[in-house]
Amino acid sequence: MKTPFGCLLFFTTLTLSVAVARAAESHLPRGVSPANAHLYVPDSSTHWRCLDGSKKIPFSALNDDYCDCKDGSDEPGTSACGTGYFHCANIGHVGSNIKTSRVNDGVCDPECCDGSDEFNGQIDCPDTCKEVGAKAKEEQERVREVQEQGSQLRKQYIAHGKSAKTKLREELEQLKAKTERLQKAASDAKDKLDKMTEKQEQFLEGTKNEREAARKVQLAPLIEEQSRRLRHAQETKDHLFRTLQNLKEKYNKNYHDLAVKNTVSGFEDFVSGLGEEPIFKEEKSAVEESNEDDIGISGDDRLKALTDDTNIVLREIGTLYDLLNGMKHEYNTEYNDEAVLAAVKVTENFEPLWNSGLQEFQDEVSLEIPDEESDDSPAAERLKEETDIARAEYDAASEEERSANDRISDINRKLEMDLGSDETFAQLLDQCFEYKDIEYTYSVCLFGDANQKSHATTFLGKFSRWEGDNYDTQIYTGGTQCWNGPERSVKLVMSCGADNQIISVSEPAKCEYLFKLKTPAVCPVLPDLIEAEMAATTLKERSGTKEHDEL
Ligand code: MAN
Repeated sequence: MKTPFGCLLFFTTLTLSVAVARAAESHLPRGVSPANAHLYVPDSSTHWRCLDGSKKIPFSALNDDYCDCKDGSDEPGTSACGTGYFHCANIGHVGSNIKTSRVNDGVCDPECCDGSDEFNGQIDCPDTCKEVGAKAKEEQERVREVQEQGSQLRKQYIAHGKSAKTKLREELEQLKAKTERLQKAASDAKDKLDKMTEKQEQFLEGTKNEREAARKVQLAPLIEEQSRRLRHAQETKDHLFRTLQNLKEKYNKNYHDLAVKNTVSGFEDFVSGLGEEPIFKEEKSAVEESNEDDIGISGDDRLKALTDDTNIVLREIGTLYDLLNGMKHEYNTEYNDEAVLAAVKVTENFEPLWNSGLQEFQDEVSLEIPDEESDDSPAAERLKEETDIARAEYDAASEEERSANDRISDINRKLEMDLGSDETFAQLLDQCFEYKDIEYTYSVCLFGDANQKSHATTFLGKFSRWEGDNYDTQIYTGGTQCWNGPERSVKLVMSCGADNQIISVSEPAKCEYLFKLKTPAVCPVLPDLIEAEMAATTLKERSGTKEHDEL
């Protein structure tokens, strides 16, 4: 316990040391900061030792514009040594230290807003500390406000993140419990559908012959029309074929008419292209063949075979006609080769038919095939209805199972993600931000993809990892390969802000992008004002009790 005398002694000593310090400050050599005042006190013989201990000099030699000490400590207020530091008091703002080499160098150093570094009259540096200080205070206040707002939001993010993870875990448990039931429901529905489908197939099998007969009746006019077209095409082809065959056998080889020779050799190529087929035969049409083997061929298959055959023959007609037509334009009329003249005549006769745009010879010939008339007997209708219901039930059950499984994977992915030490980033998960510069629009979806867009979109990378231990830097990798360079990548650096916004995007190295994002997610978590006040009051009360105890 302190005695009243002890108290008196203590206060007297305190008052004295404050007075000594003040005295030292008021006699401070120029350029010495109050914090270093105790280092610049003369000894009893009014001498002083360099701060590195190298030399003792008269106290009056301080700042005499001559460098005595190796460390330059004797000239804090001149540029004689140039190695030490000059302190500007900057009253109204905050003090700062500049290299002594900048003292009286004719430049108003912005660090010395009081202008005290230029005192030799060479230049007039006005004292702007009041304004600079006011601005700095404003800026400080702004930063404080941002931090305060950001801190409030970050606290909300944290609360959201924690409750979101808890909710996800609960949902996951419920879903897991549900999946077995959903699986069974889907598999039961599948069995039911399979049974119904089989039943329907059996029913259809039972009525197959009747349905096919009905379909044949339905398609009969089309089959007849297609058969006629095929016959017509075949007759035309045979006619042209015979004409060319006749030309080949009978043309006069002594004339050496190149046009004729080309056509004959083209015809020979055509014939050899027919492969195994005889050079010429009275082919049976597909319809004739299928008519002979009526059983087992459906009306649809027959119609298709006829159409395919017709198309093949039409292409052949085209080839043969081209051969004849080519010769007709180029042959030498002076030779009067009878075989050639006969072929030209056939070509001329055929020409109007071909040129008239007759569909049959121009386009692929196909007829509109009607849908099969459905079996609308009550039994068939009932079966169809039941199968449709079973299918709808199965679709719904399997969809429910699939979406539960998708949700489970999604939840697991989210639970496994590193969303910061206090889950702050749950709030920003998959949130996207954009930044437009002159050339591009950049975007990033946090924990997702980053892109660069102009007329086309270039992929800059996918979230890969956090960098460092502060949860303020993310790395996105695996973007589109840069021409002659690396795969594109992004470094996303975050700083405290009262809202979420990309503030700049740059490309410090080719295809390596730097996104700067301000966000409440990295603001310091400040104590709430009320909490802080309460904490301060409690501290006061506690210290009050202690003093009381001590008394
Ligand atoms: C595109 C953009 C640029 C990048 C070049 C590299 O123009 O993605 O950012 O520097 O490609 O060739």
